[in-house]
Amino acid sequence: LQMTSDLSKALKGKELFLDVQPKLNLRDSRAFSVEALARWRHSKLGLIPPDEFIALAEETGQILDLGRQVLTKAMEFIVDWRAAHTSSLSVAVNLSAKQLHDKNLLSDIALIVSHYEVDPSWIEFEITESVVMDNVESSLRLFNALKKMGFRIAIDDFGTGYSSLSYLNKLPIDILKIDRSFIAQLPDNQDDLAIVSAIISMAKSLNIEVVAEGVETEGQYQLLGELGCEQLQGYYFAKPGSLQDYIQKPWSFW
Ligand code: G
Ligand code: G
Ligand code: NA
Ligand code: MN
Repeated sequence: LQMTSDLSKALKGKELFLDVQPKLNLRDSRAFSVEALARWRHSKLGLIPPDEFIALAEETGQILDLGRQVLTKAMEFIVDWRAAHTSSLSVAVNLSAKQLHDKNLLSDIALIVSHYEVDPSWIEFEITESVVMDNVESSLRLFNALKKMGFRIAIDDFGTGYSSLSYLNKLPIDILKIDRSFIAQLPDNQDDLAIVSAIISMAKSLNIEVVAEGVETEGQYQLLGELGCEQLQGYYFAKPGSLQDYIQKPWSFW
């Protein structure tokens, strides 16, 4: 209860902010996108783990307000970034189950994005596979609407949510993000290797981009390249970091 009212205060004040984590393309060794990750620095408790406050916000419904603030801050980032750099960059924003069922979601998104005059094709929405599989009909409707508006759709934590493969074909998906639990034991774990190669070939044959999450080692990076997974995200390349740092940093991957 205390945390709920503290989160309300945070949503009105300045305790919430974003970190971003780049995703790299192996073809040209450039970051082509960053994922926006919500952070809460509580005035007394310090940084609250996102898993905790996202789950709380999801329970209380505060996730709707939080989601609008995350998207707004992501738009501010992309505007600042484009003013400082010549290469293009897109931004990925996470959507939760409750947002999927919010009847104002599409109009809120349209309002925020048009206010910043950001091209919708620079924005990816990430939704976890398990949320999609629990809500196939509403996901299909939402994704179709978002696609019509020009946004891109990524399925997050792929491999953990028991997708029926037939759904993958029906949903207008641009990107699959292989869950980091399948990457963690590479290159040694033969079962994970089989799963990851199968996901990569399936994505390719369906014409869907594929991203490996949680890449932490040189060995994982080498192997994923050999398997033809060109888009990588993880501590090996870049940890989530502050917007200001990433905008200003003369970083070799921009
Ligand atoms: O940032 P990372 O530390 O630890 O994130 C933890 C979890 O919180 C991840 O599953 C991530 O997707 C989720 N998360 C981070 N930011 C947001 C957000 O803005 N919206 C939603 N729905 N989830 C988020
Ligand atoms: O669920 P989602 O994929 O949105 O989660 C993003 C979370 O993954 C963030 O909390 C981020 O800090 C974390 N993360 C990003 N890269 C790595 C990595 O290489 N290893 C681990 N263990 N976590 C990572
Ligand atoms: Na995500
Ligand atoms: Mn993920």
